[in-house]
Amino acid sequence: MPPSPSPHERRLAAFGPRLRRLIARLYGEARAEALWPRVSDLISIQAAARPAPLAALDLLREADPAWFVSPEMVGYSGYVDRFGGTVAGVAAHVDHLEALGVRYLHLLALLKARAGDSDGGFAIADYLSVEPRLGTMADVERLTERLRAARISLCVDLALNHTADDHEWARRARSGDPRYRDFYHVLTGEQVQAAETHLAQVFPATAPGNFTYVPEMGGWVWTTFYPFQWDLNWANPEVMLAMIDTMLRLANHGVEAFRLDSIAFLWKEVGTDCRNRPHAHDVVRVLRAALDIVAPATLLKAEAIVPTAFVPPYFGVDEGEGFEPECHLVYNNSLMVAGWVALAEQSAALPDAIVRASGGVPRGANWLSYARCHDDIGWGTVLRDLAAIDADPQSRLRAAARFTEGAGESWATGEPFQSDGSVLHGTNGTLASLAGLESATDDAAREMAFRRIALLNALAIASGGLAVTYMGDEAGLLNDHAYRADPDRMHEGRWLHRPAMDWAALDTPAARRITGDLARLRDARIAAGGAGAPAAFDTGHPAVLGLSCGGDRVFLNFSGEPAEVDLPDGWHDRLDDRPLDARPTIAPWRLLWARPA
Ligand code: OTU
Repeated sequence: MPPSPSPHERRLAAFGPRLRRLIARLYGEARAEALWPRVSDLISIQAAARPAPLAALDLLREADPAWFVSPEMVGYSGYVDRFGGTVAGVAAHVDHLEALGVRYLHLLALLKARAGDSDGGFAIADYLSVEPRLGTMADVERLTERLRAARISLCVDLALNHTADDHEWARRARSGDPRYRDFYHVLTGEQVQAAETHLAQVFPATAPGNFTYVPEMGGWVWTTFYPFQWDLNWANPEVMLAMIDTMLRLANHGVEAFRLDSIAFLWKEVGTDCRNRPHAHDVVRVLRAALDIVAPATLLKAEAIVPTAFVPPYFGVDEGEGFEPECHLVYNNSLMVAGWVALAEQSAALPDAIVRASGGVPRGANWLSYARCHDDIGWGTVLRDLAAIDADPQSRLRAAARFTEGAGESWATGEPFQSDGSVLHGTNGTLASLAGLESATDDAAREMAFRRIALLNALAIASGGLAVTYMGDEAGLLNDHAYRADPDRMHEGRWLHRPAMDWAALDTPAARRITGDLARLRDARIAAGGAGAPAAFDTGHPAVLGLSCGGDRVFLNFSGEPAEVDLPDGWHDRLDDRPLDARPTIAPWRLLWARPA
């Protein structure tokens, strides 16, 4: 009898042909022929180096590929330094995560970043080193052991679109090494002009334009984000090889999920908007195939902050050659934005539309849902969804943005991002501040703020996604203005909602209320057995969003008025465990979580 194949041989036979085909699609058959032995070598090396506990996890998760599509899956996201001081400090706070029921931890700014301003850690100087002031890779391995014991998966950012300008590759490119110059895009002034006419801007106020003149490079380097973030040239297969290797090595250090930062921007084609290009998807498929072969316990998560219609393809699509899987998880940014629009205009119309556009998630995949994250609320991504509802979506969104920035009678204390407020872009502020906790001066106003916080947390949880809490939001932390005094951060308004974790605040009534509400929502979802693509039902009330969660019906009242809704006879309130009328009233900004008897 022939010996049975090793897991690596089995996976290589199963997924190798897909990987080989994708490389040919990206770089042509002739180059794929030459590249394939190098790709399969680096894959075999990392497969052989896979530590035993992770190899065991691979087998478990292969047998249960939808392991993370579960009502129990809630997550947490935060900065290593601001949460725990150091990597070891994060490990010391795992008990807090366990108390929240967290199963997934996204740590920001873990890897070695550029000196000075690093865009909050998104200008990476070395993907395989930990930021020195935070610890070492050995500390990360110890942290992942602690996390695995608590069934928490560590997620780390893989910033694939750009490196820092002081990354080894950039330094070599600047010193004239042609191999590394080709890792980046260098254009002439004329080419830049032609390209710019088709490109939008991510940071129009603090980093206008998409290119930076670098004298040592004798031209303009493509820099979509800050001038110190040099966009990688993925048309060069050496970049792909280096990144596959990087990703697999990090997976072998115990990283269980990769957040593919700015993934929509990856592939450049002058003359297009350089977002969501077909080859950007092919690159994601390459990474997925490599993980399927070497580290199938590992998840890929797409961070594609783009108009709603462009987002679902990051789960994968079938373009006629069978389903081509991409990410296990995809941020439902549009649903997050829609929650804030709904609060501002006291209407459920937009979240209802986004939920209806969020179905069709493939098996073994799920949305990542959230109320707030470390970035601004970028309004433009839902413009086209609003256009289906309103003849003037631009004005409507601007009104929502202005409201969230405190205009008129607003309870919110947000600030415009990359705009003086006159043009639509983004809004900053913590969950609590934007929900009105900062402006509240009495108990009644505070109560309304707590309700709005719970409402947005309920949107993330009852809609079935892997629901992630941003650090400090469980404690109701308010806007932090201290960044204005720090020369490396003063230009960056997003620091407004990145306060350091206030451990003492966890003991306050506000934190107990918010954390308690979060726990009740999570428990309700587990009891309802709801997870996976969201489903909306019609509530008959314009301000009330209806979400089906398992067999339950969850009503979110986005208005400041009581709302009456209909229920079949004999239903119960799952949160308060009491029978419900056939026509219950939902108090202002309250939610009703109803279960069949
Ligand atoms: C991502 O963000 C990160 O989340 C940001 O923190 C980084 O600044 C950025 O990439 C560069 O690495 O374009 O599609 O606030 O939503 O920059 C992803 C704007 C992105 C962010 C946007 C975003």
